[in-house]
Amino acid sequence: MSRTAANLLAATLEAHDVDLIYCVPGESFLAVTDALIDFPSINLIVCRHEGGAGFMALADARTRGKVGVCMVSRGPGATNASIAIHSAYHDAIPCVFLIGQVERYEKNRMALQELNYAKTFSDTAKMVIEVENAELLSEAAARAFHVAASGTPGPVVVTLPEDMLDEAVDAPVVPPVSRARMAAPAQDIARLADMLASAEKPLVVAGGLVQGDRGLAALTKFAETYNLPVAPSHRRSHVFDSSHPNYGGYLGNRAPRQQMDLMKQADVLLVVGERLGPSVSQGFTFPAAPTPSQTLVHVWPDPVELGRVWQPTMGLASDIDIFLDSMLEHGSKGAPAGRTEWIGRLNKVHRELTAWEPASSNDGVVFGAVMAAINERMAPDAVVTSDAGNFSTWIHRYLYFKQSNMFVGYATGGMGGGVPSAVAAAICSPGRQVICFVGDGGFLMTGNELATAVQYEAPVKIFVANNASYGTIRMHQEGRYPGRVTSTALNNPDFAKFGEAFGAKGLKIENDGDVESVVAEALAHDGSVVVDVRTSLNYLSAWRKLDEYPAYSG
Ligand SMILES: Cc1ncc(C[n+]2csc(CCOP(=O)(O)OP(=O)(O)O)c2C)c(N)n1
Repeated sequence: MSRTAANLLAATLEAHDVDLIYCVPGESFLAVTDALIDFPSINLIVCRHEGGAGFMALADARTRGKVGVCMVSRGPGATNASIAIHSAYHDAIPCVFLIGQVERYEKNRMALQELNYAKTFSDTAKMVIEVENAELLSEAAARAFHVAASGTPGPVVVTLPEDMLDEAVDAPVVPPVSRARMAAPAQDIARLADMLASAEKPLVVAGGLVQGDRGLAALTKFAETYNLPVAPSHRRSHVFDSSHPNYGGYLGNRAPRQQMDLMKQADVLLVVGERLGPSVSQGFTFPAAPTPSQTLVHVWPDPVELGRVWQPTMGLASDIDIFLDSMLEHGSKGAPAGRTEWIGRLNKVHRELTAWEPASSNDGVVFGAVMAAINERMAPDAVVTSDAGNFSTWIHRYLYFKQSNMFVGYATGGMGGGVPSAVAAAICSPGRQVICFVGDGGFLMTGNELATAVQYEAPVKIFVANNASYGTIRMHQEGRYPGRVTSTALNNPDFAKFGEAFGAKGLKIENDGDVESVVAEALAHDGSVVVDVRTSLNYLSAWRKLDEYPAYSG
């Protein structure tokens, strides 16, 4: 059957179960947007900036456990989307970026908006597939989905020359490649079970690849069966119930000293579904890189990563579900007598550190009060998204997650992910409560995607921590260049009015007395809401106040 290459691509996407594509249209791939009209099972979500569209694809992938898809225009569209490609690469999120390209005859002639994608994304995409031959387009798309989801998940770029998309092709639709799943050898599973049976102070660090209802339930059962404490890793707050007695503490960036002093006593560190990295490892110190001082067992579905920086005592290249199932099947061989006490000590520190004690300040609302009010009303299956910035420390410290929640945030710490991720979560999981936290800095980077939320009737509750500052950077300035504050003060618009201009409800929290009633009103509202929370600059972080720095003068 002869059809256009664009139609073949649309049919291939359909065969790969793609139902949502986040895009900003471009003239270079008009043929694809046109072809998609005939594929009603695929919805194009039209966004306002390619950075937003990219973050939406990532959040969709995280929320639904499938490959996210983003389609953007050549050159400028692609570079706008690059923040999301970079984040997906660092965060191991499977996604396919379909990017327009100039016509083939003008390539390498500095054509309008031409960009060499292989060079540009050589350090941020798992693979760049430049499709020159229309007959191979379906095969290329199938490869992109396969590579994105296999081994270490990540972003794959597929480039689409404009003239190629209109060509007539006879090639058939290439179906999804069947997933090859990795499993650790039975001897390694048995060896690990032995290690855990004799470990006095083990600690499980659970990361982003522990996912899906089944995987998360298996983690809990594993912790209970083997009597192990579990620490969710940086920005993976929901992977273990914070109220579970085996909760060992949140291993976020710059974890508190009381917690780290204890965690550093661990004799066996079992890292499951996370690559480690600077934030989880507290700047390459826990475990120490490259040679950990304790036994390190690292489980990740790609042998290349096991030993890349940290040398594990044992690396298990395995699909995470298979690993947890194998451990449960093998069964626990018991644990030393002091194990429960060890778990109790970790859990006690966790509970002490995360118990909210109301605080107030003369320069604005302490953001922890907003967390406390949300805890009372957060749906058990709420999706929570966060942008980057010190305001997020309040979430990780005082918002109490369950495995039935979903937290979406990016370990890379690029600003701008919060709002678009919330919009995507609301689009791809209708009916779920979606709460977004963002700083005043980050909100004006991608807050325009509120228009997308309103356009697609995808309600999001956005809490803007408005301290009139790029606060995180201000804190670094206070620490490293005392008394020399520069380039961090922000003169903001009225965010409640800003929200209203988009068709959302606009609310304000200006002092402590507003918190309870405004949070209740925001969460009870049917549609999207922007809450402008006038937060204290002094209480910028849940762990440290600015007035603890000697030169800070308000
Ligand atoms: C895209 C991007 N640009 C710049 C930075 C550097 N940066 C990190 S945090 C931060 C300030 C964030 O300010 P805000 O959103 O107001 O949150 P706050 O730190 O005040 O809580 C900046 C500029 C970054 N991480 N990402």
